[in-house]
Amino acid sequence: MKINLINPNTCQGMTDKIATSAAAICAPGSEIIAQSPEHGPLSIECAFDEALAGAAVLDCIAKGEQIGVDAHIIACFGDPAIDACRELASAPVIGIAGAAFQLASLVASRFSVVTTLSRTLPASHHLLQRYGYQHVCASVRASDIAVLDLEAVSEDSLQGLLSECQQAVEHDGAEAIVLGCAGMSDLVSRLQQHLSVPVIDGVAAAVKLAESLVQLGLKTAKTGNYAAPLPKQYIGRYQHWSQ
Ligand code: 2AL
Repeated sequence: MKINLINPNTCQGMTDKIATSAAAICAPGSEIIAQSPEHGPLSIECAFDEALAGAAVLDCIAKGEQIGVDAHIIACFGDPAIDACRELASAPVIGIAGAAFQLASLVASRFSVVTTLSRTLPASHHLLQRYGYQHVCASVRASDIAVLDLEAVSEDSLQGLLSECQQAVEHDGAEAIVLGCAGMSDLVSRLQQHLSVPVIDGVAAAVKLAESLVQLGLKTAKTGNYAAPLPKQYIGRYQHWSQ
């Protein structure tokens, strides 16, 4: 099966990293096709970044549908434009935040999210609320590592991230840790070595959920909320969407 792994930011290093993480965990018959938008922010760390990246992610979904992928993954922790992606796609679309929350809730009764900058904390709380996981979330903590600093993470930053995970377990009662950025996908085993609770990387979680959905023959429902966008004219830079 072909999995369209979309890095919504335009950092090629992160696209390569998540492609490696996904390839390491996917089933032998799965092919990971990693891509990122041509336009947009190098990292996604606020609603402004997310709005710009969201529109560009739709182009990546269209490309994936054109080549007949079996599933799409949106590999940014905000799951940018996920509902719009589902309107566009017939294949299932999985966001890494939703995937990580789902798997965490299967192995722990309470989990914590450990994310990047403090300014993204409200966004993580909104995601938990939106997906209905607020009641099983022990805490959301920030490591204060910028997304692009995850490209070559320093020992100090890694220790800071680990310390937040440990505090989530010891002080907040977390029974599992959800990593709040796709750029942390290469850190999961290093963190897991020092933590007594399961550590969940959304990229790996999304790959395994995508494979499950494809094997079960489950696609995005096209009859209600996720029906295709209405045919209409789009002006200016979005005219390629006109039908
Ligand atoms: C992310 C992520 O996963 N990719 C990105 O650019 N920003 N998440 C985050 N919490 O900052």
